[in-house]
Amino acid sequence: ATITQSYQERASLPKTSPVASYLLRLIAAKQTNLCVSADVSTTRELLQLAEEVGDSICMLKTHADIINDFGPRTIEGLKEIAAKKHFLVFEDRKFGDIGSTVQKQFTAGPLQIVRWANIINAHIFPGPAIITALSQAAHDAVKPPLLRSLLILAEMSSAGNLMTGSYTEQCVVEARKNPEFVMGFIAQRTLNEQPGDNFITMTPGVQIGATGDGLGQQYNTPEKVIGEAGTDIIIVGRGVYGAQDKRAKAEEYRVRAWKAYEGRIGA
Ligand code: 5BU
Repeated sequence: ATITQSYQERASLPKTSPVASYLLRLIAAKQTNLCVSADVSTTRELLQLAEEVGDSICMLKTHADIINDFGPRTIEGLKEIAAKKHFLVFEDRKFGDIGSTVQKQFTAGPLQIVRWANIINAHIFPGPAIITALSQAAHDAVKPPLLRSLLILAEMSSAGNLMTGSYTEQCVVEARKNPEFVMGFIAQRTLNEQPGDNFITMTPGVQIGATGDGLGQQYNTPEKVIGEAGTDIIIVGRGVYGAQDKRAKAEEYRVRAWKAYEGRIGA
């Protein structure tokens, strides 16, 4: 059903997680369903990229553990630019351990992810306690607690990955049990199959003019994933930060993904 509904309409459907509602409104207001993956190696590059593409994105995705000099300066800088440019921050940490350990990985250590990432993701191969553990840690660490949300890794973009069939189905089952904390999925197609499902699907493995990277990554176009597969947000890394003019490239991806969305909902 969500395939023909607008982001704006979906923001106020029942059982939509608070972060999802906020994000859907932000997407509609800025007219962008683009998330840039900032896979750079220094704080300077990260903040510069955030400034450059900030107006064109709804979300910035990070891998904090690849930033050489990650620290308080990174966190403060990110928060400041995200507030100024109105985007959310998603740390692509891919938690995948027992509940007790992921709570520590989420809140402690040099990264203190819970302090600055609005959105995180997790595998459910350790079992569903990973969801409750992360939810509890967010609740205890952040006030108000509603500003943190989880994406379940239901499918991956890489060739030969094992996240298919009943594994993916089980991700949806677990998400439906936790609609307050689970905002949606990382997947290659929409997984909203039952009436009432309003999960947000974010899709990596998007690049215009490339089919792969020689290391297993597989690319689709914005039109394929948003228009045909019915997903909500494209995640683009090298396609944007690898360009000479990153601002212009982000705009190009934003326009293509937004048109694909408008075409799909019949706007
Ligand atoms: P790229 O440069 O657009 O290929 O980067 C894609 C990013 O998305 C990169 O940070 C990956 O770690 C991330 N990613 C992915 O490519 N595929 C997946 O299935 C998942 C994450 Br989950």
